[in-house]
Amino acid sequence: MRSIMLAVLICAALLGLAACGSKEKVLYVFNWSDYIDPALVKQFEQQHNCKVKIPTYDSNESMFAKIESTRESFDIAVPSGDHVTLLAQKGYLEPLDLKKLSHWGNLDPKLLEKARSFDPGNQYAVPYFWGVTGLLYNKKNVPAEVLKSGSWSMLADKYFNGKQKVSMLEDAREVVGAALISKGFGVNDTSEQALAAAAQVLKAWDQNITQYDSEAYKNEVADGTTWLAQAYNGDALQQMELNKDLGFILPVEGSSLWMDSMVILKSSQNKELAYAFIDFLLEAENARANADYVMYATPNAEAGKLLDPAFTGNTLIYPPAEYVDKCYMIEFLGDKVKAINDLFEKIRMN
Ligand code: N2P
Repeated sequence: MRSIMLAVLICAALLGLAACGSKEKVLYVFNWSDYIDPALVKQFEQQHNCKVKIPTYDSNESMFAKIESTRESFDIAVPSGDHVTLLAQKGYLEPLDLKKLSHWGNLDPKLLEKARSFDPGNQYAVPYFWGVTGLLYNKKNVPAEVLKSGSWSMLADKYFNGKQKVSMLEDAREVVGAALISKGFGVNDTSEQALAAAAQVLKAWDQNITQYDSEAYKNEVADGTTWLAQAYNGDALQQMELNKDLGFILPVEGSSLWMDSMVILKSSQNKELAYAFIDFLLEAENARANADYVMYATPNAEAGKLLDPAFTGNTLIYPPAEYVDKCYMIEFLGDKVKAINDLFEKIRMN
């Protein structure tokens, strides 16, 4: 009897081990929300017999803070350029082994060159999407009269006074950047004169701003809770697909420009799977499907060839060169970023 029980126990232990051995791997991709086509994720999981978990964040700052405190929780992250530099300087990133990225050659060499401004030698970052920031509005709530200037200054329009219907992003670089641009400065200008001008503009806008938020506004502009919102272009376009009353403006003064990249964290325990995932997203057809879903401009030249001409011809996704000339790439500022963050906190908290 005893020996039977022992045999049963041994069997159970062995079965447990076998189950453990075949346990599917989990890849953790720390990403912005609404920033990947879920159908692609499913496809990858099936191909690789693994699970991909995608915890999300709503700002570079919160992504960075989370990575600082719990680095080992993620394999891949998707920071904007300035934060690629910061993460690299902190020593948190794995240098890329391009031999493991068979579709690297699909990336547009001109955009790889741009990426070298925040990632010298294209050492760590695989460009994912790029974009600009503007104003999303609901035609039902905002009269053409208010929109017609096409200027950032509509954020201060009397029409919105006391109505609690305007929002800006929870993003210091974007909020202060918009104010700087509206006063003719670049988004990376931290001179006293530039920031004093920005502070004045922000005070005027803030009288109409009810929240600095990068998530909730997406549904709120659609349902009329918010009438006008600063928005990343792709997020705005995703909403416009669902609701024909929404519109998006690239302000006449110009805008910020950014590029987000996939990076592998040095602390990742799953680097092979991380490379496989990035390479999968670099495949031309997958990069096409992903761009089509998120509605941002892809740095993948081969995907660009497969995209519908209506997509690549959409000037809210691919603004014309004359407009891009008026835009400023958000750059890494080192310690100087503190002046921008402080100004944002001051406005937001008052
Ligand atoms: C996706 C927002 C990503 C753009 N929802 C910000 N760089």
